[in-house]
Amino acid sequence: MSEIILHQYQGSPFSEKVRALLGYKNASYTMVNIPVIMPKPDLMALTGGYRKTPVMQIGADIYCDSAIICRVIDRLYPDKSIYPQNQEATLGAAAHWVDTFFFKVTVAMAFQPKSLAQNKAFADPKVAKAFMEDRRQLAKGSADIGMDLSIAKTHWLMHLTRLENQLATANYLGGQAPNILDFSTYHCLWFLHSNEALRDDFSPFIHVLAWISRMANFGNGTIKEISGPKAIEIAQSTHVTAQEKWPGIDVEGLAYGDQVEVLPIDYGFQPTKGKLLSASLEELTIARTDPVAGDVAVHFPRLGFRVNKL
Ligand SMILES: N[C@@H](CCC(=O)N[C@@H](CS)C(=O)NCC(=O)O)C(=O)O
Repeated sequence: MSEIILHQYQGSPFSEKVRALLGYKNASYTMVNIPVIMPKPDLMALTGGYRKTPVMQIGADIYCDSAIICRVIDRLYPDKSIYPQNQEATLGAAAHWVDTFFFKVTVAMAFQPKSLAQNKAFADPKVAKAFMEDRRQLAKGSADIGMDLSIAKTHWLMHLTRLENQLATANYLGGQAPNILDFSTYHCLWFLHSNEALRDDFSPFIHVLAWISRMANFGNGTIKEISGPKAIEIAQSTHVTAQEKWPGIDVEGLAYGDQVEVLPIDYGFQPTKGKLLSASLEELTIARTDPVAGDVAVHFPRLGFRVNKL
């Protein structure tokens, strides 16, 4: 089997969700450091349009969105599964709430004036301006990507208090072992806790702080770094493993081989276009031939994505 290649950057919370899971699974993997803002030509050669972070590559199979990435990692490392079967609906709903609504709270908290003033990455006004412009483009056409700080603060306090109460009774949100909700929650809190200007906000939450240490202790796994062009070479020299799979679910009137585009429903509406390879209730896979990367299969979760026939 080809190795896991994680396309990510250090400061990305959703990347930390995946890195922490790879640490929990004691995985050895390869990493490509991608740019924080567009353009990302090497990544685009693989995804065909999807621009968010992280993306996982296994040979010529490309996985977009941390939700499907975590699922695939758990399948590859089934020991200590983070998806207990008897909680599929509960955890699926809760993790999605954290990755969307609570992430929005997190972003508003992270970009508040007291935090920005101390952020070394934004010390250069040119860098700060380029970043803000890039994120404006990412949000273009999106109805509700931002949140007022006053709203974020109350929701932050509410959820941190709930977490504190629950983590007073068990080591993890999952009980004695972490589940997907631990990793989804952790990446949001990691983003804020790693920001010195916001550290004090955690002081009243001693059980949350102990849990953050526990999660951080999993580490990020054993990492080998490669360049974007090297990752493309690996895709070029590997055959796609995804196969045509038609489980007979015909929600959108789609058929195998249709030309389609797949894109997120929340923000970052850059579509990936190609031939529909499979469409289950959980996953969409499209095949595309890239002028640089060659034949690749791009996988998306259903949750949070839409598919349009072209
Ligand atoms: N639903 C996506 C969200 C990913 C996301 O929003 N990632 C942020 C970084 S943590 C992003 O893409 N920012 C813009 C960029 O990196 O270009 C997931 O779970 O992977």
